[in-house]
Amino acid sequence: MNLPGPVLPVARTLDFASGAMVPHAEVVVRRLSQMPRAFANSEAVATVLERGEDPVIYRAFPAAVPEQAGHLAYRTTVILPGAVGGEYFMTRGHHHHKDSAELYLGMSGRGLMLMQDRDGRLRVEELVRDVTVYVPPGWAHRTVNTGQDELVFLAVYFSDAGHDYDVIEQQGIGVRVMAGPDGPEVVAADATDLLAVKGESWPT
Ligand code: M6P
Ligand code: ZN
Repeated sequence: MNLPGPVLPVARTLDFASGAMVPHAEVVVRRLSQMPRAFANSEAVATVLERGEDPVIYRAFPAAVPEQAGHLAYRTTVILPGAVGGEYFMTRGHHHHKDSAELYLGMSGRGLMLMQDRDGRLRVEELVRDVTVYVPPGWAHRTVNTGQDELVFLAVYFSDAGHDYDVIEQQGIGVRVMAGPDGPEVVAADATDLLAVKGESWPT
């Protein structure tokens, strides 16, 4: 967002229930057809789209901030409840072109953040109201709505970080979150990785 002119201090309000940010830049709407490869079950994706349905997966309310070094971009995101092929609705997932951190704040609903670094290490954290999740530089991140309601969160990141979707689109993140009979199941491609995800000894 390359805005002309100087940027002045500005206050914006957040509605924790709906995710609305006031004022905000143009709302971003992501539908299934715009992220068909995010979900593991490509047949299920094709079936939904062939039925003429193209569900909204998430929408976002961005703050209008220049994409320039020194600025912090931030936006609220609302992931709708739902699943495709038994896999919960989620964001596309990305690395940052310029490895740099991001901070999330849960505002309402219930979800999980899936994170993976460039060495393949995995981490899953719960995202609910009042919880912050810090994504260190070099960690890809994807957010999953595991609840029955909308998952609403705020994300703050370096404005010039850039979104790199290629690695996740081609290799995925090593865990997926599926709707099981007793609720969400975190399914890992590799049993060793799953142990790492569930490890208790993570430094704080
Ligand atoms: C958060 C931030 C944004 C991101 C959005 C959706 O709000 O991380 O930068 O665009 O989630 O994630 P994605 O672009 O991976 O679908
Ligand atoms: Zn990011």
